[in-house]
Amino acid sequence: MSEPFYITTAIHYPNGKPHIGHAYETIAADVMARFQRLQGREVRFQTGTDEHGLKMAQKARDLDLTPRALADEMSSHFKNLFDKLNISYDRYIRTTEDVHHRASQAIWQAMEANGDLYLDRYEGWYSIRDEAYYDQSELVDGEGGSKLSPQGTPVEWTVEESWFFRLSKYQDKLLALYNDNPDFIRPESRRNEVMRFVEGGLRDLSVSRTSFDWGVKVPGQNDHVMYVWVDALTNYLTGLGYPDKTDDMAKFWPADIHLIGKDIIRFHTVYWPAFLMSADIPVPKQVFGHGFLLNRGQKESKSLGNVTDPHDLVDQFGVDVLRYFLLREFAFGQDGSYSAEAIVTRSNAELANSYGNLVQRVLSFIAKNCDGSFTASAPVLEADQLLRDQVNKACREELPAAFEKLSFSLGLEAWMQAVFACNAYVDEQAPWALRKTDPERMKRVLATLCGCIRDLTIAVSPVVPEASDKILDALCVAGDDRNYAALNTDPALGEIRVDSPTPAFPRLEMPKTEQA
Ligand code: ME8
Repeated sequence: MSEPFYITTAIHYPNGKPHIGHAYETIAADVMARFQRLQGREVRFQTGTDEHGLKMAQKARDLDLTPRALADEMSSHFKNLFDKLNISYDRYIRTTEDVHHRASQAIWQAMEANGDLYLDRYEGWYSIRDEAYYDQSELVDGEGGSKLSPQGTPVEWTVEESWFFRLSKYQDKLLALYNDNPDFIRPESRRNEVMRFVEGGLRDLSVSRTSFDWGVKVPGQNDHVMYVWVDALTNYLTGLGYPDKTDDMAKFWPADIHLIGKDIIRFHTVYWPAFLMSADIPVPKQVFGHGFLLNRGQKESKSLGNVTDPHDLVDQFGVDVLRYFLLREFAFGQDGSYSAEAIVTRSNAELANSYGNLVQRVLSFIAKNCDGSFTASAPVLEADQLLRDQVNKACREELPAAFEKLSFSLGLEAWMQAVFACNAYVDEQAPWALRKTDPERMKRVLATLCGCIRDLTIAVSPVVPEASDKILDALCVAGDDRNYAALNTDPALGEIRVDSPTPAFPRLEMPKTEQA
């Protein structure tokens, strides 16, 4: 029986158009979802938009729109981008959906029934940009004597009646959770950071607001809306039909991975498991806090004028190139920097000149010299077997073991070494010379290469789905065989048929403006 697998991204604030960081996270989650599907698992992959809160309300006011109109417009930009990026989500959630209000009210009532919510007065610092409360001791000095959050965002003094969640009660349970499940918070550096924070003591958390009304209403208290993070985190349950005892809840909860950025690790590894424990719902298996994407080493911001529209990157370089670059160039848990030159350099070296060139030279040779089909009957020699073994190891062991841990760049490195080995084998075996001297041996060499290309393509298909389909079409690989179970089957391959391929990865020109 296939094991279910549930992966989520953070839900994005649609207070503006999506940026490259949103694309990065969602591409990584998509690669993981596709990778698990190829292993035969039944996958649920959810992404979407986080539409409530003061940040949305204020932005809408600035633009003279209703928050709903702003959310409708911006959420569609996110969805369009994800469609363009080939994101294979199963559920695109919007927190303004009725079912989500119902789920959020249900978890609230479960926490209340457990005695974990009480009414009091909140007095303290709030950052609208982070939608987060901060303790005085966490603040840093800004310009002109102003106070800033540890993330460098403005904070304001807030006083209002508020419901509180008894977070302090969960300190020991949370520490036990982290100790008993070392993989609950990944990577390790984030785990240490969260453990230090929780060991320092937890204060009860303000979980409702009365100064605005753009949110989920607190049950029985129409003048309070829930703190946006309470409803936002609940999205992961809404998508499975909570509070109903649905088949999806039984199958997919607890989630296998919440994939999020490092800035929101505290919400996911402290508040969220505490809410769930309070509501008597199992906690997720893992929260992975990835690094931030920087533009030439700098955070993108309007004031620096370096904000890149992900649509432009796709138009300029292609979807597969962008997906490959983002996962290949740097370690997923750490910050990484991108530039047009780096994308072109990486893509040309690895996708165009190595992998694309391998596919093109082998397939077009077969199309030209074998009329597109042949059967190899000459014996398999040691060099053939060595190559098959290396490719097999990369595709069946190294890449999957690394991807399972979200170490995408390591997995792709092992894959690339196998591509290099194939190109070296083509040069050594020189099928163009064998065509005259030993045509039967030539067929064996070509069959070996076709098996290798098929396996390399299936293995990398979660990362470059469009190109992989094109290459597997050219290799006449049936749809049912495009999965990990088909890897390294039948090295002789029987009759091989090949359609004339079109290059999957054209060489990219260095953008002119970047050359100076
Ligand atoms: O935080 N590089 O939404 P958001 C990589 N609505 N990732 C980045 C990034 C960058 N430069 N900038 C942002 C929120 N991200 C909440 C989440 S979940 C219940 C609610 C990541 O639109 C960020 O870390 O500000 C987060 O995981 C995601 O993009 C959405 O950020």
